[in-house]
Amino acid sequence: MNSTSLPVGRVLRIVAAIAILVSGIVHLDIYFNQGYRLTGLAPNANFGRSILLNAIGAGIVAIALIARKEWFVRAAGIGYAASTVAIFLYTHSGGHSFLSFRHGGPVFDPSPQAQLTVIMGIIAIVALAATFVPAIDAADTAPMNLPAVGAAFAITAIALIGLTLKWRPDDSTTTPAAAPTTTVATAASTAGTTADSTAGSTADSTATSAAPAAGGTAVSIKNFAFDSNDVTVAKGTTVTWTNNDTATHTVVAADADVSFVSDNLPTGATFQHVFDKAGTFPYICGIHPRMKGTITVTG
Ligand SMILES: [Cu+2]
Repeated sequence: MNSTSLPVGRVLRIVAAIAILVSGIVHLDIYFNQGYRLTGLAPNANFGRSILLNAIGAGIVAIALIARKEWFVRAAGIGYAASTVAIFLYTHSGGHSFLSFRHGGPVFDPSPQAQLTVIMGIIAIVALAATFVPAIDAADTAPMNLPAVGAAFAITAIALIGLTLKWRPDDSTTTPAAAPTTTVATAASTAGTTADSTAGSTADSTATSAAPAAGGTAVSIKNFAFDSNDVTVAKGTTVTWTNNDTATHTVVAADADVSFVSDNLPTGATFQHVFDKAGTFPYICGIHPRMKGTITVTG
C-alpha cells in the first residue's frame, strides 16, 4: 500500500471520526446555547454535565479513531455513537427521564440538534461496523501518519476551543424582542397578563394577581421564562400557557408521576391543564430545564 492511496478502513475511520466530532460539537452547542449549562438547576445539573462530558468524549474518540486502528478503538467509537443515539431517542420519546431530565417531545421535532446527532451517530456506527469486515480490516495497514494525526488533533482542538469561546456562557443573550406583540389572546382572561408584555423583568409577580380568574389563569412564556412563575389558583382552575417567545418550549410537570406534559409549543401555541387536585405542582420546560414554574392549587 503506497502512501498516495488511503485504505478503505482508514477512510471509514476518518468518516466516523468526523461524524462523532460533529455530534460532539452539537453537544457543545446544546450545553452553551440551550440552557443546560446552568448548575443551579437541580435536578438537571448532572444532565448538563453529561452533555459536556459527551462533547469532550467525542473529541477524544475522534482523535483516537484517526490515529489508531485497534479493534477496541473502533469498538469505543461504536459504543460512543450508539449510546449517544440511544440517549437521544430515549429522552425524546415522551415520559422517559434520564438523570431527571425529561424532554417530552417527539424525536425530531423541532430539535435540529437531535436530528443531526442521531444521523451522525448512525453514520459513525455503520462506518465503524464496516471496518470489521475482514478484507477491509486486513487492508488497513498503512502506518500511522504522525503529521496527519497532529494536524487532525490541532484542527479538532482549535474547532472545539473556538466554538467553546464563541458559545461561552452568556445568560443575558435572551435579548428582549423588539416587538413581542404576537400574543395570541385566546380569551379575555389573558388580558390581565398580556398587559405586561413590554416588561423586561420576569419577576413581575403583580401581574399574576392582576389576572382575573374568569374561568382560568394565564401564564405567558417569554424570554426563556414563565412570566408568572409562581401562580396560586383555586381547585378546578384551568391554567393556559401561551408561548409568546421566539423559541419553542414545552410545559412538563416535575412531579413524580409527570401529571401533565405539553407537546412542543411553537410561537403562539397554547397548552391547557385543569388542576382539580390541591397541592403544589412544579413544572419545567422540557427543552430548557432552567425554565421553572410552580402552580399551587388551594383546596
Ligand atoms: Cu423552553
